[in-house]
Parts: sequence; C-alpha cells; structure tokens
Amino acid sequence: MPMQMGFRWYGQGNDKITLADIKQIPGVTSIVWALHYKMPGTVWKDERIAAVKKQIEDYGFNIDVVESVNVHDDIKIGLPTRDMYIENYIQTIRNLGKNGVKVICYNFMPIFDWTRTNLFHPVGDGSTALFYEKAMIQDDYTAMVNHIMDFTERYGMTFPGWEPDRMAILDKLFKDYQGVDSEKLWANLKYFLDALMPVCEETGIKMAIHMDDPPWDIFGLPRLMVNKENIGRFLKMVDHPCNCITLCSGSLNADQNNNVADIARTYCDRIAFAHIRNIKHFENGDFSEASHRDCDGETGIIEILKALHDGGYEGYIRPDHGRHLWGEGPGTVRPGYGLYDRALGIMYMLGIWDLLDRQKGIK
Ligand code: CS2
Ligand code: MN
Repeated sequence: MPMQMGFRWYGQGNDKITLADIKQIPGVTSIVWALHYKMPGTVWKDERIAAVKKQIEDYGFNIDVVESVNVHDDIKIGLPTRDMYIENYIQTIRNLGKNGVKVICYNFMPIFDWTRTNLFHPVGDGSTALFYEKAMIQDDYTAMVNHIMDFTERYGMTFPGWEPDRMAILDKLFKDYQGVDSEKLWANLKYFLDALMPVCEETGIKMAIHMDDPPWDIFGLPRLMVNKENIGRFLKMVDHPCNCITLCSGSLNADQNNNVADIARTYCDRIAFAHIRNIKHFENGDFSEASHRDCDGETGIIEILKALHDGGYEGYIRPDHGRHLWGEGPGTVRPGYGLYDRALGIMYMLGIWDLLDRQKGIK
C-alpha cells in the first residue's frame, strides 16, 4: 500500500468546507473524520458511523482514519469508573471496525488538548495563524481558557477536546488530577491500551496516539508524548503492532530539541498516521504556525517526508493546521482548519513525495 493523503473534515453542518471542495484537491484519498458531537466515554453507534461512511464514500473517499475518539478523564486519572468507559471505548472500536476503519487517532493529555494563546495571529504577509505566547501559559489557566471558550461561544462551534461541559468543571477536574504524576499517567495509559489490544487485533484497527501539544507539562499537568525517549518507552511498554503513534510534526517541534525527522526515521514502522505542520520559532520562546514550505519554519518538513519515504511508509498523512488565507478569518473558518493553506500544504507534500518516488523508480 502506498502512503495515503488525508484531509480533516468536521462533518456535515459542522464544517463550512464540503466534501465537494475537498474533492478538488489533487491526491486526497482519505477523509479524517469523527462524530464530533460525542462526549468522551460514550459509545459511537453503528448506524451513526454508517451514515457518515455513506456521505464520505459517495465522494469516492475512504473513512480509514478517525480522529479524535477522545478518552474519558476517568481513564486518564485511573478512577474505578474507568472500566466502564474502557468497555464503551472497546464497543466503539468494534463498531468502527465493522465499518472498515483502520486507524484511530487519540491523545492522552490531561484536561487540555492543543494549547494556543491566539487563534488568529498575523503572520506578516496578510494571513493569520495559531500562535503560542509563552508568557501567557504560566500558573493560571483562566486567561487561555477564556480566550478559547469565548471564541467558540461567539461563533457557535466546539473544538475536539474543548467540550464546554468539561471546561465548565475545570476546578473539579484539576482536583481529580491531583496525585496523577507522570508515572501514574504512564500506568493508566498502559492499563487502557492493554485492555484495547485484543479488540484491535480482532478488528485490525491501529491505535495511534497523538503527540502532546505543546510537548511539555502545562499548568502542573504531566504530559508524556513529548520526545524521542518517551515515544520509545511508549512503544516498548505495549509492544504490539496495533499500538502505534500519530507523528505530529508541529506538536513535537514546538520543542526545538526534538528532531522530528530523526524520530520519524527511528519509529517509522510504528507510525500509523502523520500530521505535517511547520513551526516558526521566536527567541523569547513564542511560536507561530507557518506554511508547509520548509524554509518558512524550523520543523524540517522535507527531511521528515524523506525519513518516512525511506522507511517505506504505508500509513496516512494529513496537513495538520494551516494559516488562514484569502478572506478566511473569525466566523468564516475553524481556527487552523481553513481550506486554502491545507490544500497548498498537500500540494507541497505531494510534490516532494512524487519526486522521492521517482528517484526510487516508484510509479
Ligand atoms: C489536532 C489535535 O487540531 C489539532 O491540533 O492535531 O486536536 C488532535 O485532533 C487530537 O489531539 C487527537 O486526539
Ligand atoms: Mn496534530
């Protein structure tokens, strides 16, 4: 199987971008999808999955990759109720497997998913992008949460991992996570995956953990998927071909000590899915998301693709976030998920990939 190019789509009525729009981007085979209205811990029903499958397949795309089947906090905290939520997760895997899904992208970050301080920061060429201002992410999470939740409320959207019901009980969640240090979190992750591997084997589904974004502890909460060493520990801890990673170049390279190409080369056979995104760093520790073009950031997009190609990569790739271009802005676009820059990113990546194929005599 050759590498397959994907595009994240938030679903009918939940995304202004249509499948017909995506169809016009060359080379896309896979819609990266989810039932975004599902709260973590609930079962995704067969009929609901089948309905989305039909919409997507009608356009000639496959539904091989699902992102995000979010993990309930009780599993991450290790509460007794986790077994019930794990059972639900297993049922969801069975239902997804029945419909032909091959990869599930999830994360194991306590409380918060990706963390940014500005959703529409000027890049300098008239476009805007997601931005991380280091000074704003210190002891108090209120300012950051308010910025993001005000935005989602104003424009009537929700972000995966930022469910309003969970954000409303943040103080309680922080209390529940007290005592969950990084070793406890590792143990809870192992418990979760050990329970899932038999059903993964049965359905052929690969669990592909997303990298933590940014890759360091925030607000006193531990983060695990942060560097090469920890990825190695993760893959060894549950040493099963269905226990894989989602290599997210932008998440990892938020820490400039991470050489993403080297990580891709080392673990290529356990990468089921890759998010490719470029990061521009500033001296004070702030960073901005950038175009996919290698020289527009420091992430090393060409070397990462080359590492995957050399490793005979047969998984899925999608452009991760893009900048907002040509009239895309608050109210018209999901932050990071506009149409244009992600389409440009795909063309850039496929240009590199096609050339690498040709150099190896692959048609
Ligand atoms: C995504 C993540 O938008 C993004 O940054 O890469 O939100 C990703 O979907 C989740 O972490 C996966 O569970
Ligand atoms: Mn990502």
